[in-house]
Amino acid sequence: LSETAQDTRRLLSQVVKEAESMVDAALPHLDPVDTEPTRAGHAPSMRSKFPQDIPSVPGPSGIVTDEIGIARSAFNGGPLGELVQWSDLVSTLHILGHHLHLSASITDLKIFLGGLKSGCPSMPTLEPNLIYTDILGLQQMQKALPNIWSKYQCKIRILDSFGTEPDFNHVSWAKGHNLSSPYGGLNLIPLQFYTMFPHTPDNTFLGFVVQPHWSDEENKKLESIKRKNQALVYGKRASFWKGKTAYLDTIHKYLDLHGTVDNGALIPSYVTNHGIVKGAEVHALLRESKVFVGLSFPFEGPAPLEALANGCVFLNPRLNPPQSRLNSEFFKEKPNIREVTSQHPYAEAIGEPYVWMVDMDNSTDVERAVKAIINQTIEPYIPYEFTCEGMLQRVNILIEKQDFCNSTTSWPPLSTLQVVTAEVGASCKDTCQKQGLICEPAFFPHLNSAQSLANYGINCQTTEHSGGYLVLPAYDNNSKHCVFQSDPLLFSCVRSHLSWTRVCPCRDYIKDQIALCKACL
Ligand code: U2F
Repeated sequence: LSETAQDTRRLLSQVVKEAESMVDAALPHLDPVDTEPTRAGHAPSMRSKFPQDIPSVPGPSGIVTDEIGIARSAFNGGPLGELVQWSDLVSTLHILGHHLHLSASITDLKIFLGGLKSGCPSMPTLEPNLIYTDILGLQQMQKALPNIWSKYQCKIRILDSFGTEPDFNHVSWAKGHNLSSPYGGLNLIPLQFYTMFPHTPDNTFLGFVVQPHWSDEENKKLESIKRKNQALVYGKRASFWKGKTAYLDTIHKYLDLHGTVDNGALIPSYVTNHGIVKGAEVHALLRESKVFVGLSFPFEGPAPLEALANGCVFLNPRLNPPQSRLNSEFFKEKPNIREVTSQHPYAEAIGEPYVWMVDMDNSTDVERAVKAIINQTIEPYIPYEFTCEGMLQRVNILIEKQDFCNSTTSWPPLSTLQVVTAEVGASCKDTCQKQGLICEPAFFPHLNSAQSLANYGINCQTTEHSGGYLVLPAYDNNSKHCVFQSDPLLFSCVRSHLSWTRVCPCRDYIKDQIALCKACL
């Protein structure tokens, strides 16, 4: 193993050790139980007293393998968001009591799943219940284990930061419609893609944990920190600061500026640069700052939520025009056409007083926001879905209930289905959202026949099945002609059609836990 892979291993095993020490703190609150084995034979609700009885869940991860090497750039300003999510997932699975096998190289993958001799006679080939990987990891699996990977297809969960929409996932649709992308065409069920934020209901929201678990000593230190007239700039790489000097000059009229930047020589001289620092130091800097200043990149990272958790406002640059694969180098190869309206759309939805939107090129707008921010104080805020408890609750239920191997089971419970007809030209994502609900793609098959639509007052005069649209089931309001989906991989919440009325499967959700319906607990 190279040094980097060993570092990654050390990091992950340290995470597991830390997780172990968190168990005692977390579980009294979460009511530990020895529950009955669940329907799918997965783990019990909370950590069992007999973890050896619990099925295994390996997590071979593409990006952390030495062959891909994201871990290599982790200590010099490279993306850490994905590693935050992997660490949190590993900790969560461990706390929930699963047997976890980590693979950070193709050789390990072959030993775990492909029967390659490990040199360790007691190491059996695994029969995993679930496999967590990412898009590159899946591609590695398909290449390394070409004869057996399809056996695991329904057990795979893909960590996919920005999401994969159904048309990009569907290999022949993508080819035929010029939507090919190096990360698309995997032909999985779209809910098998697990995202960082709830970007699209077509995928599953996995998330991560924002709430840090500090030692008593670290906690005391953080609590003693006083807030200063200070801003921390969100930009680990000096290249993110390029062209932003006028914007920073305006903020600097009101606040001292600090940064954690790889190369301090390339940023304005009035900025106090701390270099790339450890997570605890970022939190300490956020505690003493009034505002965390977005520079419009990186998109959709964990750090703005860490700012709010430390009582520090996030200044969120608008992206005008919104960025997507159609106009942005960064999103060009991503397998979706979602439009990103600001550096952090999830934070944008949280809104004031925690998140202030700003037009970076308009100094009047910047001054307006900064003046308002320095005259207010906010309490630390973490949406429930990003707390330790929220993540444990969500992942536990997903493991117990979400099952793509068995077509006779259905989850979420059908009792939560609320059928809403969209306006012509509207998507189901927007239609459900307007009603305070969320589109639930798992329910599409239940609406995909004339008989089922009749139960909801939609009477089809004529019917047809088609694999040529992403908006089905749908109907023509005048002729009462109904069209049903013939290809289940093309069910999609996000698309709309100018002449079809969509029939939308919506459900409710727990406040601040959008992945779960109210009856899901
Ligand atoms: C996002 O990845 P990033 O790694 O750029 O996300 P950030 O929000 O900047 O930070 C991730 C973590 O890095 C920590 C910080 C966060 O927990 O506390 N950190 C640190 O430890 N030391 C420092 O000096 C500065 C930050 C996103 F998550 C990815 O999905 C995207 O690929 C990427 C590009 O858009 O942006």
